[in-house]
Parts: sequence; C-alpha cells; structure tokens
Amino acid sequence: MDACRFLLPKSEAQLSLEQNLQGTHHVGSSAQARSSLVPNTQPRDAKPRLLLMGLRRSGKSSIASVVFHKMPPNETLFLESTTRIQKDSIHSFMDFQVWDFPGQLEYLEPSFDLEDIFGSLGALVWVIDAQDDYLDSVARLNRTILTVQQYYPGINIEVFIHKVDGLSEEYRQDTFQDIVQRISDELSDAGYENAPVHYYLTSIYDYSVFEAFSKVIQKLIPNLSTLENLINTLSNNCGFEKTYLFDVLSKIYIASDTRPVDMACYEMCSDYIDVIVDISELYSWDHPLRKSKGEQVQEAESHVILHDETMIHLMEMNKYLCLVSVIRNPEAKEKKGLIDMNCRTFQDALNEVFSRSWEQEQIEQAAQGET
Ligand SMILES: Nc1nc2c(ncn2[C@@H]2O[C@H](COP(=O)(O)OP(=O)(O)OP(=O)(O)O)[C@@H](O)[C@H]2O)c(=O)[nH]1
Ligand SMILES: [Mg+2]
Repeated sequence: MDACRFLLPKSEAQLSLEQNLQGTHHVGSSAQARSSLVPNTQPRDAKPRLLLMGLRRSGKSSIASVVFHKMPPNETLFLESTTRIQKDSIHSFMDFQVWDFPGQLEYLEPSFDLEDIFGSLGALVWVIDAQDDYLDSVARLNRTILTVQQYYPGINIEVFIHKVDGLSEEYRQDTFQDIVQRISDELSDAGYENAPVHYYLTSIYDYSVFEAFSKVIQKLIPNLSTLENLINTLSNNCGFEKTYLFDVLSKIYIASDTRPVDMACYEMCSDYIDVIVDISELYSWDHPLRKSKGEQVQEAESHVILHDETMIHLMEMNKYLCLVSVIRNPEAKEKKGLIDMNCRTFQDALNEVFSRSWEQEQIEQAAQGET
C-alpha cells in the first residue's frame, strides 16, 4: 500500500480530515468556521429540510443516527422511541436540516401548521418497515402525499422500504413491487397520476441507506448537472472506471460520473475514506522534533494498488469533500503525476462552481433587497 504521504508531517488538509472525523463541523456546531469556498449566504430558515416520517419503530431515528452521527448499526437497538420532532442542522458542503418525526405524531391534524412542517423546499423521506405489516404505513403515506401535494407540489417524496436485511432476495423484490403498486394505485384512484415518488430498498446494516440518502441529497443540489459533467470529463480523460465526490463525514456521495453505480465499487471507495482518516489520525499528530522536508501539499492525497492492479485514488477537495476514483488500468501507477494534475484541475473547477453559486445567491439576495 502506498500511503507514504501520510507519514509526512501533518498538513492543513490532514488536519481538516481529522476535524471532520471528530464531528466538530457537523450537527449543532454553528459556530464552526466555514471554508470560504462553501456558500453560506442563505438565511438560516431557508436551508432545505429533509423530513423523516413513517410509523413507530420503522427505523427513522436509526437511519438519522447511522448516516449523520456515525452510530454503529447494532447500537440502534437501544434507541428510545422519539417523543418530539428532533431537528438536526447539518453543516457541510451545503447546509440542510434533518427532522426526525415521532411515529405517532398526527401532523395532518388541524392543530399542526403545514407551512411550519413542509414550507421549506426539500424532501419527505417516508420509512416503511418491510419486516412488518405495511398496509397502515402505505395508507398513511398516501394520505400525506395527497395533502402535501395540494400545497407543496415541488416537494420530493422518497420512500425507503426499510429493514430489508431480514428478507430473502425474492421476498424483497415482491415486497418492493407490492408497495409501489399499492401506492401508485391509490394515488391514481385519487386522480393523482405520475406522482413524483421514488422508492429505495434500504437497511442500516449495509451501504444501501447511504446510497439512498445520496440520491435524496443529490436532488437538492442546484449545480448537480455541472458537477456530473465535470466528473465525466475527468473520468473520461483519466480512464477512471468510477468516480465519486464524497462528503467525508457522512460518506454520502454528492455526485458521481454518470456510469451505472456499482455497489461493490461504492463500498470500496467508502471504506477507503475510513482507512485514510484512520491513518491520518495515527500519523498526523504534531511532533516537536519533526520538521517538514519541503513544501507540503494543501490537501490530503493517497492511492492504493490492490492485488488485481486496481488503483483507488483519493484526493481531498476542500474542507468537506473528497474525490475517490477507481482505476482498472495497470498503467495508471506510471501516470500518477498526470492523474494528480487532472484531479487538481478538477478541484479548481469544483471550487469555482461553489463560489459561483455563492455569487449568484448574493446577486439574488441583493435583487430581493431592492424590490
Ligand atoms: N433489521 C433491521 N432493524 C432496523 C433497521 N433500522 C432500524 N432497525 C431497528 O428498528 C428499531 C426501531 O428503530 P427506531 O430508529 O427507533 O425507529 P423510529 O422510526 O425512530 O421509531 P419512533 O421514534 O418510535 O417513531 C430499532 O430496534 C432498530 O435497531 C434495519 O435496517 N434493519
Ligand atoms: Mg425515532
């Protein structure tokens, strides 16, 4: 394994990876300094909101804890039932909020203000326990969709058919088909054809919940197609088989090239981030006698060559994001310098995309202020 860079004295970038690891920038740390490259001009309440809803014990809090708080899946067994809405502010490449609802909350009753709950553009993530009887959950989801759609047609509805780890492959597919059918039938009976509802098979015991959340978050990123175009150009020029742009802490990928996602590839890249974060934790501490041998690169960078000559290449892009690529070309190790250079060019373009959207928001806000 070629991880020699991580034996060098600590660079600023390694420090930021550590900070990410310690979770200092994540939930509830609004005082944390932000990278100047990441837009932060939205008013607090304009952050996109993800609502986690579903019946009791369907797995909502477990999903939020595993994805955003790095809780090991087994420990979710000890989570208590949620009694009030849990609001998490996530500060990352894009600020957003995750609201975890108590299963028993009757939010459609007139005493609840729909504007308060659904008013901020985002996604409604409905969690269905696939190991349990799901008819009630489907009925309640349909009622929610029909109510919400009248007032907020722009909201994305994402259905997590959850806890599928306990189901056989065949039963999983049958359950999936059955749920999709029931929801679309009921909605079209109510006169609502082609509802924008998307379905995912998920479990906290594998990567499926990260993959599903990645898809949910990607729909909220305004520059997604620009990011995908940039990644496609990079991948084609460097012969990458698959490239992901990851949020380091949650390991959600915010964009990838447009080739089909291969789960094994995603798992490999996601695990590699853990390896690098662990290694930088071990070796990047300050040593009073250690002196830098020369100029240090700003961002953490590493690659590893596996037994079948596949190369995994990782480069930190900014405080929150890193680019991980899989290259199945034995010649790649001779062209490492070229790969690094192309990734740096991509990094410049990426940061320009973010700074541009930041400028755009400032212009929009100034225009709003004038009117
Ligand atoms: N097998 C399996 N169990 C899961 C999964 N996700 C959650 N669970 C279990 O489901 C149980 C309920 O999880 P919670 O996250 O507390 O459910 P909730 O939807 O937040 O429940 P309320 O707060 O009561 O609405 C816990 O024992 C979890 O360990 C999963 O993917 N697979
Ligand atoms: Mg809960």
